[in-house]
Amino acid sequence: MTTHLTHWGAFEAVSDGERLTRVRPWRGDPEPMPLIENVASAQHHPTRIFQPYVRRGWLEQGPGAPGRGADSYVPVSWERATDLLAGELRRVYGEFGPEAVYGGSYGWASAGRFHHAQSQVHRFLNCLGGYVRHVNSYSMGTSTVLLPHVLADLYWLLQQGTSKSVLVEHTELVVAFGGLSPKNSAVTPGGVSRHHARGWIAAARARGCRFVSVSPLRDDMPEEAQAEWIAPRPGSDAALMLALAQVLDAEGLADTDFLDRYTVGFDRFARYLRGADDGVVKDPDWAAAITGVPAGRIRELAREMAAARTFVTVSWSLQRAEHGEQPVWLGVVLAAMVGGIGVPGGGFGHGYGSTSSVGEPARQVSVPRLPQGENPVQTFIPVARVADMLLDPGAEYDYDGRRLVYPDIRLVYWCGGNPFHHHQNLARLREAFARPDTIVVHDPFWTSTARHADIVLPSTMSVERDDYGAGDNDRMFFPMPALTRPHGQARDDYSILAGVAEKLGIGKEFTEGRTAAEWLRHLYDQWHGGLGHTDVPDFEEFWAGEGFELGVTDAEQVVFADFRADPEAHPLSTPSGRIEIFSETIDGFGYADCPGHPVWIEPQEWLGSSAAQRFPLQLIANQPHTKLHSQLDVGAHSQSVKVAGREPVRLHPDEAAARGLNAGEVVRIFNDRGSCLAGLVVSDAVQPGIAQLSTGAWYDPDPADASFCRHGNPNVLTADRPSSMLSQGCTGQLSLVQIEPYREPLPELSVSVPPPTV
Ligand code: PGD
Repeated sequence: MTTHLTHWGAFEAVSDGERLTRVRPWRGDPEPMPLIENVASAQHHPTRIFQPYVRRGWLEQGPGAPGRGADSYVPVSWERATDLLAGELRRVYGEFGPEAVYGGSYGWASAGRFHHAQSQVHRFLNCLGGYVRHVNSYSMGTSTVLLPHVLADLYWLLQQGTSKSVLVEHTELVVAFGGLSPKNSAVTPGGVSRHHARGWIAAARARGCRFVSVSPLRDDMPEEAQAEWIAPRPGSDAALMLALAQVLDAEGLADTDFLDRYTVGFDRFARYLRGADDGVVKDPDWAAAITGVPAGRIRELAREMAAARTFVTVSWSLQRAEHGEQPVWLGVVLAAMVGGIGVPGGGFGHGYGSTSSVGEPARQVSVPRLPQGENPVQTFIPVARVADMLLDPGAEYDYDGRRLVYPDIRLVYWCGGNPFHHHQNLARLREAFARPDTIVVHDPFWTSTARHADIVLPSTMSVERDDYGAGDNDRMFFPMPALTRPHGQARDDYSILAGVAEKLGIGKEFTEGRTAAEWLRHLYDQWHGGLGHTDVPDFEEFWAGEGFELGVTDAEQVVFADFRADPEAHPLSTPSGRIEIFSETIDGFGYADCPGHPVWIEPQEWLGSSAAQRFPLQLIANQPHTKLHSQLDVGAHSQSVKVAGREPVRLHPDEAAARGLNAGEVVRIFNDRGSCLAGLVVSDAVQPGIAQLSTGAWYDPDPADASFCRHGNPNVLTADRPSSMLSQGCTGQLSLVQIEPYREPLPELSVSVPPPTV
């Protein structure tokens, strides 16, 4: 059996050269995940792109031809496709320059460091003169901007977060805002070798650690935690956290020594808690009315947090919402008020249930990766502003204290991402995608994004090419030899781009004269040479083996321990060098939606708003548990939970009964932005007032109405509204909807077959 790696786990497989005939999880994985089943079952699905295609309208009428998303496709040879693409790139770069090319190309693509699709396309576009890029991510777009102002660089924090093994040994109380979701902990960008979603929680619990899960979904916490479940109204966590802070302050439970020595601005924040300026004390009674959590329980929890060694963790999902800065900042403030930052088992964590890598000790070294070159273009967008950019070139907007202008994009190049899965308000995205002259997509599958492209180039899946990989903070470095030949005429992104680069006269710059195999060896040798270790295998040994373990700096790492020991010698990277409970910098930006200290700001769409009268259910569009994002949605494991072919939506029994709905029937979910079909699952794991529909169903728009998805993609319902002027992050997690029975004959799905071809 040969070992291979995906973002959701390592596996071992046998192949007949064309197909994976046997697949089993990697034998070193203590908690294997069934998502592995999607790989073999999807590999030769009819929705694989067999050969290059060009949209008919674009081919016949040229760049800018209408019809994207509804056109048929013309199969062409690789020679013709690369000629057309090279010609169009020459035209756009020649007439409009690199500022007219959007190459951000957001997306997870596949594991494997060399064939990382985004790195490949960025290197290629840099060789051509650059491109408009994106900053930040859909995962953590809000925290990435907030945390450097108030605590630390987010990526540093994720890498240096206190080890789960330290929590197991020392923590007495975990208060998990957003829970510690086992499905999200199954995944790490770049791959996971050993899953630890449940084991550390069970071990901590066995030692006597208590868990409190603050989430509208019971299964956001594994059963092993035997957690207390507190379910505030979605979007109201900031009010709950403020009330916890108010109790700590009012009852003299806050660690004032810690606040004096390690933080700035507590006084300003305390004025707000005490209602000094607005006359509103942010006490548990105030919060109970907003959150629905009983005031008595809030008061008690604050006391318990002060009395125990408490670890406060906030999931990434909480910041993927309107004013998503506030719960994250308040998590930091609460951890500071109970004085646990820098102590083993205490303090603040971000994303302990959001990915497998958080809480794993940092590796001593990174792994080899493809150099992307230099991008001379300065223009960028915060990633979730893509539709605004395409729809409104020249418009000004605010971002992190700057005033920026959207560029005028003529060509969009996307490799390894699915914006028609990941972006909000898909009908609006479709309007935005109608604007550029040309859209180029590489993907193994006819995803919804590929169906909105003009030039569609089939890329290989990772099992069809040689590569190597290791996930963030993951100790195992695996060789990933190809397991099968490519499907149809698919090529690696590298070979595709090398072919186009050749036609454009930049072949040498892009390839440096190397084949993919030569790059793998070259990058490994370079990396190996730089390590100065003798215990790391050379390339031959590595390639013939089944992976090896990379060292970690400190298996028992405790984040901010140095800072706690000596804040003068080890200041934080914030402007003051301390934890900023009040940020002069953020305050100076003057943003009403993100002032200088954390606050409660009512979102536009939550169960307490007037909009809830028409749309009384809070839609939680979270990550799916049977696939990663939209990847391999056609795979067996993903399909196994569909209801009449539609994505499942979960409702509380009372909500189903109130609407006369039965489990297993297809329902229509709607609001003013759009609607979709979904298959009903009735469950008391979701609170009343909630509808939970995960992301990931391939967008399948009705031909007559792009805002109606027949398959169940929640992003037809979500708002394309930024988290705040500070971060301009994605807010796809929460929106308001209504649900009704669907009485029409069920429409056929079109995403499970290729688009019409000519
Ligand atoms: P994926 O489905 O992973 O979604 O959005 P993202 O675009 O990353 O897309 C990856 C694509 O890469 C797939 O189409 C896959 O087929 C393709 N691919 C795989 N391997 C290769 C390759 O080697 N080459 C090429 N060219 N293509 C390849 C994810 C994004 O969605 C994220 S990260 C988050 S956290 C967001 N979460 C939410 C949310 O919580 N709620 C809502 N409503 N919306 C969200 N969207 C975001």
